[in-house]
Amino acid sequence: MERKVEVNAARLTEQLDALARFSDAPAPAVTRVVYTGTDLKARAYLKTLVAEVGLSAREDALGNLFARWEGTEPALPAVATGSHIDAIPFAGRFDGTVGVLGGLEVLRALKASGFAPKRSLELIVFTAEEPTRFGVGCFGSRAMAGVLLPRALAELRGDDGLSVLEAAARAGFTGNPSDVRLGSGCYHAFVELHIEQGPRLEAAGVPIGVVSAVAAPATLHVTLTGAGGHAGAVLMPQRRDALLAGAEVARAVEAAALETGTPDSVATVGVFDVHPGAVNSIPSRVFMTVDVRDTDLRRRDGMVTRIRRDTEELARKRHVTADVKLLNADPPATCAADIMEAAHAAAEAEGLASRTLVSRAYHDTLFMARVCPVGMIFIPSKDGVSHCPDEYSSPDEIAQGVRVLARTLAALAG
Ligand code: HGY
Ligand code: MN
Ligand code: MN
Repeated sequence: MERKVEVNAARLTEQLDALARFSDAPAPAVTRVVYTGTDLKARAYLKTLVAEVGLSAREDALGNLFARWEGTEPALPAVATGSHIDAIPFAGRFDGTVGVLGGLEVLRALKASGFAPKRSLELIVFTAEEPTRFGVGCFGSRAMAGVLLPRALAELRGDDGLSVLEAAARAGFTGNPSDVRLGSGCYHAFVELHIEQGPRLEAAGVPIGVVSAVAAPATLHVTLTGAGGHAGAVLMPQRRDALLAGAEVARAVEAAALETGTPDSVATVGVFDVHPGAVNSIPSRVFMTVDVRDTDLRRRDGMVTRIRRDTEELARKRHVTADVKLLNADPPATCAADIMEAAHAAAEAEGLASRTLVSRAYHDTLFMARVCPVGMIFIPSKDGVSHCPDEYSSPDEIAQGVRVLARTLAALAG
């Protein structure tokens, strides 16, 4: 593609700032949980931008949004790009949105350059990449990939008791859940632009990352139940303190990751709810979430097995009961070599250095990899920070990622 593709970095920054204002947390934090009023307003804003670019848009029963630019050979499987706009509580403004608004800017800029793609180009905005409301991340792309079937979507419930399907219907999405699953061969390729959410590109002074693999995530929910009681009246030997058992479980989670011998193993207790949570009452129950990841499936599964075993042992020792639920244990995804080559070549054509790296965060690409060849393009994250208000990538870094994505998609779409 030798046409000049003009990326409007200033407008893209304005759009990212406008999208960030749809938030249930005070700026600069962004909270935007799936199917909330804030999420729906953000989606409505996005759809006005999609219409301005002249794309045909459709939404499925879960709210996955597909915005399409018909190619000259529309019967061929399309080339897709995209990401998510939902945000965990008190997050930043770039996670996911760079891939959505950057992907839209690519389609706009390619159209304006006079480029006519052979394969249709499609922007996908995935519903709920974050696990916030239903405990499992990527339920939109999981359903598209057939990893979550309609029956499971009818059973997966949030804290308010609503299932995914009930919440989607209340949010106004009326399609048939059975139509969410994509047929094989549905796309020729899927390429996601995303912030790195880590320190490597910035530390290396390299503006473009080309992802080779997306780490394998697993999630456990652990509930420990002991005996409550009066903080003054129950003497220490008689206690069955659920919080202290939970504290030991949290240490065992950390040990499971530290002792695999590689930095690619990570494990996190992100939620630790204590009941009843009163200063003078012995905790009778704790609820914990455990997030376990590794780029190597065997090591990741080894950590999950060890954490389950240690939890049972610690519970027995402290005379509490343990309920351990495995919510998901997904395999890693490998990116397609030809898409990686196209991305590296695109960076070179833009005069930008690029480096290959694994993604330690998971993304919708992890599930799109079940239905088509995938790739990811990363841009640097300031201080490697993400999932908090300080998350930052500069307008130039974002524009560079968008130009590399444009060239990559143009090469793939012919
Ligand atoms: O947790 C993740 O890796 C992603 O940001 N949801
Ligand atoms: Mn995220
Ligand atoms: Mn993300």
